[in-house]
This record gives sequence, C-alpha cells and structure tokens, in this order.
Amino acid sequence: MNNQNLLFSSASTSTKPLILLLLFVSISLGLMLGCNNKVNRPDSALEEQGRITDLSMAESEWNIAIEDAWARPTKAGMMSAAYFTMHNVGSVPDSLVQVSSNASKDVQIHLSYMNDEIMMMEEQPFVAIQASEHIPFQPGGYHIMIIQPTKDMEEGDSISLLLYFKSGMIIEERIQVGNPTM
Ligand SMILES: [Cu+2]
Repeated sequence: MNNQNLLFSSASTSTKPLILLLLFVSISLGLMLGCNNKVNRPDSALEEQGRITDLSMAESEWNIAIEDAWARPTKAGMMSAAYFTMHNVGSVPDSLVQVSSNASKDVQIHLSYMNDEIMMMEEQPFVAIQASEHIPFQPGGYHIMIIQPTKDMEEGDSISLLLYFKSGMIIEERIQVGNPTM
C-alpha cells in the first residue's frame, strides 16, 4: 500500500476519510515533535516532470528538523554564514543538496577544516544524513555560506533559507540574525 499515491490521486469519496486521517497524523506528528519547519511535499506537477526520485516513502518516515538556527550579522556585499543543527527524526536517510535564501543569490554549503593551522573552507556538493543522526552546522565545521548579501544583516533581523533535499523535500526556515547564546 503506497500512501504517497493515495495523497496524490484525485479524491474519490472512498479515499477521502483516509486522506483526512493521513493529514491529521502528519500534522499531529509535526506538533508532537515541536518542529517549526514548513515542509513542502512535492506536488504532482513536479512528479510528472520526473524531478521526484523517491515516491516509495510514507509521509511519516521522512522528518528532518532544523534547530537552533542563527546567522552571523554582516554588511551588504560582505559574507555571512548560517548555522543550525540538522536532525533526522525520521526513519530514512537523506542528503541536503542545495540551499537558497532571500538574503543572497549566492548561497553555498561549506565545510571548514584546518590545514597546517590555517582555517580553510570548501564548498560541499551535499551533506548526507542518516536516520536519527544530528549534524551540527557550526563555526569551524559545516555552515551555510551567504555570499554578498544584498542588504545589511543586523542583529534581530531575520532571513529565510530554503533547504533542498535529495528526496525532493524542501524545508523553509526563518533564521534570526545574531547568535542567541551570545
Ligand atoms: Cu564558508
């Protein structure tokens, strides 16, 4: 039984109660886990274009939460970075493959590392995450590089990030500028 296909199929009277039940279950799961992420299921138009690679997942198996997100304050045209913890609370592995933002046209997934006591950083094509894994994006490690933001990013502002996953899932996250723990 493939729940995904039921959700996408046009609702006949017999499938409606099941669809409502599935919606209720996914909404209450989201509330229980306290995730504030807006998760967009790919729509059937994307499905027809063949952009969705894995339709075998049931709704409740995929669940990635973004926690403790913040971005570094900066001036327009300079550099900023966004940090968070990516937590796979679902039961299937996935990979973060792309990020975009309203703050800049050029947003990249980076990894910092030490090389002869010099801090280097390198763009990453993806970051894989296993079921139940937490991956910190933090200074000195993975981070989202926001290159030449179009406006000043000041403490207390917020920007939005769109996180694209290999599964076709997209998370929209509003991020505070300024480190909440400092
Ligand atoms: Cu970087």
